[in-house]
This record gives sequence, structure tokens and C-alpha cells, in this order.
Amino acid sequence: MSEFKLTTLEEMEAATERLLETGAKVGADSWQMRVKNQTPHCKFGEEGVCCRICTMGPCRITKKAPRGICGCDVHGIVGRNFLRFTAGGSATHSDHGREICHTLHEAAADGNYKVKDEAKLLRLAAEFGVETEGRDIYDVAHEVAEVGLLEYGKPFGTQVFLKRAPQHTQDIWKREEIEPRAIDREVSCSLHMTHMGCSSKPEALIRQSLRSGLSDGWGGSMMGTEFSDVLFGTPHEIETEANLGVMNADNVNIVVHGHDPSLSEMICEYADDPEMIAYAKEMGAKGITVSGVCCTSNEVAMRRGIPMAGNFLQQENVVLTGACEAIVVDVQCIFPALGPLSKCFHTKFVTTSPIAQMPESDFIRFNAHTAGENAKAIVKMAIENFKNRKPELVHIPDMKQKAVVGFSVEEIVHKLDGVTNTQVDKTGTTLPLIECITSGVLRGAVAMVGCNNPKVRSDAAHIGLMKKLIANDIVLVVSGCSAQAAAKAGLMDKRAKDLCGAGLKRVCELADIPPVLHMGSCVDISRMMVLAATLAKDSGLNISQLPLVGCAPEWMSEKAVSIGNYVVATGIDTYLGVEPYVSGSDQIAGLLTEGVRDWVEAAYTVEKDIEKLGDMMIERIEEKRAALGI
Ligand code: MSK
Repeated sequence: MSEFKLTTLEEMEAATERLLETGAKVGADSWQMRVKNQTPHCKFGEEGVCCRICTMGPCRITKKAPRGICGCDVHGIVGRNFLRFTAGGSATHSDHGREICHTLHEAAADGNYKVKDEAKLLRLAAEFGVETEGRDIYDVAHEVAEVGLLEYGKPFGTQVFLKRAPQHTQDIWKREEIEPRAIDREVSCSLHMTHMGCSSKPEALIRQSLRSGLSDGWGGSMMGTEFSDVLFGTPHEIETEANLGVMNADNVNIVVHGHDPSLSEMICEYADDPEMIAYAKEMGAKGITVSGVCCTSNEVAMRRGIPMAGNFLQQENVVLTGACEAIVVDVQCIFPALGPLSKCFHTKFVTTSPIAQMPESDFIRFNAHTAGENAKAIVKMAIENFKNRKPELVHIPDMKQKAVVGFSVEEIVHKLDGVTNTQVDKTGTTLPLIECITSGVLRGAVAMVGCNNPKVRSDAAHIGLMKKLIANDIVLVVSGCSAQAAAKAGLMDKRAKDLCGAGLKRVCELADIPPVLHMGSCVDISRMMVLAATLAKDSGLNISQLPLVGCAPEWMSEKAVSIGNYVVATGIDTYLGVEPYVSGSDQIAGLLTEGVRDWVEAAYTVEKDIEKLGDMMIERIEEKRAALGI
């Protein structure tokens, strides 16, 4: 076995520089150039003090003009902007979940999509009150999907999944009137509240921000995750690789990008088809390599071991290799820049969803009925494009790391079963993990999530924080682009245990896991909520008492704010490395960083100095331990 060494940021940056040289040769634009054009950023926007909600303005709050034309003060404007930001993220995640519900509704024994995890479907059916006795599994699947779809618009009641939370958390949600009702209702209500002439009271706006976030995390996202597991299988430990070196110069390279596994699963299926591989060989390639970017990549990495080419800010890099025959996208986090960029190369930029249509792309409309033929057409298109490569432009950085992924809650519980030596049978519970934490072998856990953002040196915060935390015996559960940062650096290689403190290293050895556990995509942060809820129930503690915090050090999207809100509202302190647009109002900023603690027992901390951010998380974990006397 070769010597293990993390890939450094400098090595990754040098690889990017080399790719940008190719880009310069062909006149390609890049996010690095666009950032220069866009900075310094608008101060009004950064502080959240610009209101464009009606056409009397736009109004911008300054010392000289402390109120908008309607009389709204800065706190109302900042709060409304924050709530709209949250609603955007909640709508996006939840609509993804809705698409998956529809896909489940289309599943058939002889169809494009089948039920892969029957046991999980039956568990969900019980939760959703769907009769299973003596019924065909597909009838059950369709009814579960229907009940799921009704969660979006149910006229009465609250989200079914709230019952998964400990009673204490449910009581808080009820007391604070933030229990999410129908998912779409929370989004509509947020837009209604922020319409001209409605809410401008900070407490009301932040309360609804939490509620809208909860409708995502304990509603739409949770369904997205659960139903994806039913359709494509619940993830279990699997080996893969990460970073641009996973692309193969001899093969047809197809890169999947976005979030919805329905498309990427099908692409993987057809790329594996012997008929397609033979066709690729006929066209002069040695085979077909599918790799991924962003959360679509996480989905297929977790279930199929498909390699991860990169995260959010590497999406242009895959095209810049000159070896990408097709970049195939579904929804969310896709740069429109890929259109013009792909035109500088031979790359086909294939859009597939009516929700994410972009200029200068080939649009192949994808849906559950025609998924097989759509995927086949896309794979064929990529193969036929191989001959159009310009060899002089091909450069794939020789850079990749091994990664072990697939840590669903079920897999984490299974892997940790072997950790404690006890007479009592604790298998199938989180008790072994709790024992590791209470004994101090593990000091605690950090759920690290979220994007890249050009405001932060790319991946530096993710990787830097992870290294610091594991050295302090804090285990990481990660998702989204944070997970890919870890994988690219090598932190999901089991040999990364040597970078851990003695306690975490021992746990990694006994459980045979890496110190950074890949739990999936952005919607899969719902897995982390289920894990936290289970740990609380199994330990008899409240979620807010657990030595567990959340962190999004490089976040950028509306979805991330929705996530942050549901993580905080679940009782988990959350640490951000990028400022939300709320600094213009001390009342809104104060509520988010302290005030909400009185409601939900947790709050945000914002700190741009990453070293300090890490210290603060460790300190918080130790405070929680001290409060428990452990
Ligand atoms: S893809 S939302 S950049 S994590 Fe889920 Fe990455 Fe953030 Fe998109």
C-alpha cells in the first residue's frame, strides 16, 4: 500500500491554475475572473438593508434615511429579506423531495424505477399510516408516495416526521408555534408575511424563518432522503475516489451534476451497459467513466461508489480538463457559466429539468416515464462526442484520493456496534456511540455541511476545521460539498485515523471507519437530524444537551440558510464561516445569535476567522460535556 498523505490546498490550487491556463488559451471565462469583476460587493446587499418588495422603492436604509417609504425600519427589512432567503431554500429542497415522491409514485416492477429497499418502505408505510398487510409492494409504494405528496399541501395538522423527534423537541416546537404545517404552506406563508404591508416585527419574521426551515428539514428534505433510499437503496459502506484525477483520459467522461438522483442513477445504469461500453470502444475510447460534481455526485457515490470529481467551485474545472464529453445536470447549484464554457471545448452541456433550463445547453427533458431512453440518449451523445476532443487541450490533474463513503444512520449504527465491549446487547442502537462520548473517548461530534464560497479560500475552512476537530477526538459527520472537500483531501481514507487524537483513532480502528463520515447530499442533512434524535432518545438527554454542533464554514446558498434554521430549531448550535445578510440589523442579528436560544435551546455563531470558529466549536462541545458532568 502506498504511503498515505493528504492532498494539500496548495496542490489543489496549483492544479486549478494549470486548468485556468488552458481556459485562457481558448478564451474561457471563470468564476475566479467574475469574482474580481463583482468585488467589492454592494454594502446595502451585504447588510440586508435594501428592500425591493414593492415598486415604491427600491429603498435602502442609511443613517439619513432610517425608514423605507412605507415606514418599515431596518429590522423589518433585514428580517423580511432573511425570511425570503429561507423560504427560497426551503422551497428548493422540498421541491426536490416532491420530485422524488413523484418518482416513487411511478415506480413499477417492470418500470424504469423500482423499489430497492422494501424494509424501509414498509417502515415508512407504518409511519404514514398506510396499510401493508397482503398488499403488493408497489401498491404500498404508490400510496406512501401519495401521502408524502399530501404533506406538501395538507389543510390541517403538522408534518408527520415531527414525531421522529424526542418529545422534548416536539414540545418546544409546539410551545413556540413553529411546528411546520404543510410544506408549501410554510413557503407561501413566508412570502405572504413578507409582502408589502405585512410583518415587520423581528420576532415574527425569525419565528417563521425557523418554521419554514423545519418544514424543509423535517418535511421535504426528509422525504427526499427516505424515498431516495427506498428507490435507490439505503447507503452502506462503499469505496470510491475523489478529485479531478478520477476522470480518465482514455475513456468517455460523463460528469453528472446537480441534486436529483433520479437522473444520475439512470445515467450510471446505462454507462454500465455492455452495449454502450462496446459502442464507446467502437468510437475509439477504452470505456466510459461517470464521475460527479456537487450533490448528485454524493448521491451516486454513496450508493454506487461513483467517483467524485469535485465540489461546487470545481464544476468549471471538469470542463477545463478538455476531457469531459458531457456534463449532465439536473437541478440546483449549476453555474449558467457552464453553457459558454462548454462552447470553448467540445463538451456537451446537457440540461434535463424544466426547473433548471439554461442558455447554450442541449436540453433533453427527463422524466420518470422516459428515463431509460433519455439516459441512453445522453450516454450515446457523450460517446459520439469523444471523437471531437482536442487532444492538445486535454489535461487531467493527476490528483485523487481514496474515500470510504455510505454512512447512512443505519450504517453508522451498524459500524459502531463493534466498538464497545459489554455484556449487554446494544446492537442496532446508538448506545455504543453514546458510550464512546460519555466515556470521553470521543469528545463529541460536529455535523459539517454546506458549499464553497469564493469569499473563503476554497475548501480551506472545511479541511482546516476537520483536521483540527479530529485531532481533538471529535468525530465528523458531513454532507454536501463539505463531504467532497474531505474526500478530495483524503480525510475519508481510513488511514486518516493517524491524524486523529488517541480516542477517535481507537474508535476508527475498532469500528473500521474513517474519522470523517460521509452522510450524503444536502437533503441528507435530514439523516443527521434523525441521528441526533435517536442519540437523544437512546441517551435520555435533550438534543440540545448532546455534545454536538453544526457547522457550515463556506456556505453560499438559500438552501444553506434553510438548513441552518432547521438545525438550530432542532436544538443544535450552528457555526457559520460566512456572514448571512443580516448585519444591518442588530435586532435580527441578535435574535439569530442569541435570542432564539430562549425559544429552541440553540443559536447561530458567525465567525470568519476559521481558527477561532474551530476553537469556539470545541469550547461549546466541552461546555456541554461539563454541564452533563461527563
Ligand atoms: S451542492 S447547496 S453548493 S453543499 Fe448540494 Fe454543494 Fe451547497 Fe450546492
